[in-house]
Amino acid sequence: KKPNVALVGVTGVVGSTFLKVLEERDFPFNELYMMASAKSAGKTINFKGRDYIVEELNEHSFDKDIDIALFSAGGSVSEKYAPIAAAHGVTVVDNSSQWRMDPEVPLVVPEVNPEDVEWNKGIIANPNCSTIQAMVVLKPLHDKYKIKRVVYSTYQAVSGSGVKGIEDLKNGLAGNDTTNAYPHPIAGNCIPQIDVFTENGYTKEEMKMINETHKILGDDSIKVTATTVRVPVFDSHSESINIEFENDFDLDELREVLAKAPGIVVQDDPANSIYPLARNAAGTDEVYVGRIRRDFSVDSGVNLWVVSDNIRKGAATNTVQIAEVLIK
Ligand code: 2RA
Repeated sequence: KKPNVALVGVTGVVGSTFLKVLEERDFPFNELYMMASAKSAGKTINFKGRDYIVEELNEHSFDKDIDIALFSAGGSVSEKYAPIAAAHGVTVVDNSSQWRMDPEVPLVVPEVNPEDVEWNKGIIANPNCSTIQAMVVLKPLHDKYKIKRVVYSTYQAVSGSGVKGIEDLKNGLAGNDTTNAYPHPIAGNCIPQIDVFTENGYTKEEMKMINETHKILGDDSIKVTATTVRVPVFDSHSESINIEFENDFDLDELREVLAKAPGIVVQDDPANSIYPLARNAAGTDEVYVGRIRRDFSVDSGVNLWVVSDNIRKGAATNTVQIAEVLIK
């Protein structure tokens, strides 16, 4: 039986991309319900040739027969409504960070740990965008060479901050700096602060990458550190990832392991300036890897450059892929 699906937060940057991805992947559904806050309720959305009226999310929204709900409406909405949906037998796939570290909630990247979907208790969490693209790359390498330590340095697009971030960059590039999404103007800048600072000097974004890496790879012994930076790029997060392995590796073999791994495209021909680029990754669902080179400063280490569309693979597509695992 085709599932009845609800989309919660359907008018946001990620929510509207749910629609694009569901259509592209021809995700099978029987009934489709679109829900959002009072602000967006009443809007008409045309999807696959049919008009849908966005309904206001409330505690009775899941009284009707819904099988799967894809949430991208912020942490407070998920905190309140994901349990209500789950109590009605709905399986929620939530994009917010609200439930990611809950031991009762699987945190899933379908290319990495699809089996974790099985023990869900009604809520499945979509990892942070900057974590997802890294996991797709780290998993095959961890399986083959056992990762000892990871250093993340990220260069994150403004679309990660939704409409406000995009507007700040557009305004800044037009010479009219605004700071609706960031503490400083983003045009011509790199801001080493994504989300707020925690008591240890790391931002929440950096702690997400550290904590989510441990949970998804299921190995708290991996040493992880991160510096996450907002850069004046509209779409796609770029990441420099330095990895130290327990075991040695052959560089050509490592390149082959990546090339064969699900969801990865290797773009690595430095002599011809071929390497992943944010503008090329935008609008696609792959994770691109290049600048693959040994880290000569340790016994067994490698440096990688990893780029992916943070709204697609980083959020909407990963969420739909989790739903595809659910209906298998
Ligand atoms: C960001 N990863 O890039 C965070 C949330 N999408 O802003």
